[in-house]
Amino acid sequence: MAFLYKADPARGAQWAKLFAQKAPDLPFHVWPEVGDPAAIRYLAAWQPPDDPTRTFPNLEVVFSVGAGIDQFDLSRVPAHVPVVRMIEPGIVEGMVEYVTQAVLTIHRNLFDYALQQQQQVWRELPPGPAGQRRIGVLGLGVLGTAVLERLRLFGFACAGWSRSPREIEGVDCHAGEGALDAFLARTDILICLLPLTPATRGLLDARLFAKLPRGASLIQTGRGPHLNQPDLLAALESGQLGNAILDVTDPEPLPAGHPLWTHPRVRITPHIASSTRPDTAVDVVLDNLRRHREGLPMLGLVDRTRGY
Ligand code: NDP
Ligand code: OXD
Repeated sequence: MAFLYKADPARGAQWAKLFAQKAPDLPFHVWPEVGDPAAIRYLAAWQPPDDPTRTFPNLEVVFSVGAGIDQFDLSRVPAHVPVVRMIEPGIVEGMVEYVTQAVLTIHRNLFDYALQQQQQVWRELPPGPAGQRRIGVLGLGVLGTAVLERLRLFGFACAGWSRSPREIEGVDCHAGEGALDAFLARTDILICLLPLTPATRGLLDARLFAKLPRGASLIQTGRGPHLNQPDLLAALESGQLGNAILDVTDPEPLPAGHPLWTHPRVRITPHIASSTRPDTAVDVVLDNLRRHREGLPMLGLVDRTRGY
């Protein structure tokens, strides 16, 4: 019985060290070194090999090393093999930090101060109270909820949108397509923390931007294909959107010379908003292995019908 890691090799080396300390009886391999393929019962991957159960005939569980699983071709993982996505404290904390800095950048007018600095202008731009800044998060899952719980502490007016009804203390929760327009109409800073599915692909487009108050800003930390990039550029040009902070693009990396790179109202980071932290993730994976052995539900089990 063995565990195989197939993602970034440097992180794989960290996982291997942690497994050696915490689960010394479970042999651990880092792709492309797989040992005996018949011994592989557990696979943790950013993208599994094309035909995982043919390559590893005794595979029992596939773990995603990321929170999102859109990069998986689920049709290649047979239904009897559960797919488990990453829910672990390190990735949550990283996302809370990233979105908080992005919201404060916008709230405290740092885009405008950057432009003023280029022109050597010393002029105060009062931000107004946090309670009058309306934050809206698309996606009230593990990450969206954690982000809102932190932003609430600053006093921002917080709301969120999900597929099914949710309740989060101090957050005005909206659910379903029918509630989207009202949610957008009250949102000054829109944060995308949705999974990428057929229903959410291309959601951030001109039609959606038109429903936001004029001058609203976007923080995009979901997946690149959620966003229609030409529509974003048009909305920034027209003033319908004020600023955009993009951690994900389509494609990644964003090609050299793309107009988003140099737009004065756009900040880009290279898909680093958050990532799985080996030290905290390995405990969660080992706990899930225990649950699996004991026939208990694993934390982060992907619902194939929903696609996330
Ligand atoms: P969860 O599965 O916990 O939450 C997803 C949320 O989105 C749920 O509230 C769900 O609704 C909602 N949702 C899904 N589909 C729809 C829809 N069609 N309409 C309305 N709401 C919908 O995911 P996480 O919070 O863990 O992660 C969210 C995403 O963040 C990941 O899938 C990934 O794309 C992105 N991510 C980005 C990272 C980065 O570094 N940029 C790092 C990690 C993740 P419901 O509550 O009803 O199920
Ligand atoms: C993830 C990511 O989904 O890093 O975990 O994007």
